[in-house]
Amino acid sequence: MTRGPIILFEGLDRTGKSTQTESLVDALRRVGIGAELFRFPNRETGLGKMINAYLTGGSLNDETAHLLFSANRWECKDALVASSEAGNAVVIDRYIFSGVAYSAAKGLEREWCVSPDLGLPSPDIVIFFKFKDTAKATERGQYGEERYEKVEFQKLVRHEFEKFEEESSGSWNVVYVDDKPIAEVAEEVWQIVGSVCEKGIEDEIRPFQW
Ligand code: Z5A
Ligand code: MG
Repeated sequence: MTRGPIILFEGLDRTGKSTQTESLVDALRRVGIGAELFRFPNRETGLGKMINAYLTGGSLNDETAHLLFSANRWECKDALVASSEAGNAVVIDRYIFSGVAYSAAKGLEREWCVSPDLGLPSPDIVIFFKFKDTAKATERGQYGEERYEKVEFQKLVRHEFEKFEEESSGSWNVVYVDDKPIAEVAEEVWQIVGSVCEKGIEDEIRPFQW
């Protein structure tokens, strides 16, 4: 059975993940390829509403927040698998690696952070958006409104993401986005994913392992 690829966009704050995931789904549909966007946190569910309250100033201890973000992925798992198996390109805006990176940057143990996400559907392709200069994020829209949007904290998050990038042994696709127009980033993304989306994936969905 051929299924649709699971394409994950990860990256630092304000690097353009939401802009590019939305634009990729539109571009795929325009050329007749089924595509569905999954965004995490998914703020529409009951758990997602709790996460939204937390991100906009509410109080939870770090462990509880971490497990809520993970549970928010698990509650979307069946829909995500069904969408890929129905032949859609599944485009994900943040996922497991964001979950671990933000919590580990707060000081939680990395191994503990990964464990609740083990077994989730693994992405087939990871695109990692970065600024060469982490402080670039502050120049972009609405920066600083949510709890993690501070440059010093972003540097810690970046370090945590980069551990996963290293562990991927070159399989992550790194895209530097500093001073690149939206259309240029979209073209780079298309070069990475276009042909895989046309062909589909023969292998079954792998459970996430670490
Ligand atoms: N979090 C967590 O702790 N644990 C978890 O498990 C998960 C998440 C999944 C909210 O996530 C927070 O939750 C986040 C991580 C944490 N921490 N923070 N802060 P979110 O995904 O909902 O966050 P967001 O509000 O979507 O922001 P973002 O993801 O950081 O932004 P983005 O999606 O990368 O960027 P964007 O919204 O597409 O673009 C930002 C602005 O830049 C906007 O005005 C665009 O028009 C502009 N833009 C985009 N591309 C360009 C280019 N190329 N040039 C110039 N301007 C551009
Ligand atoms: Mg976003």
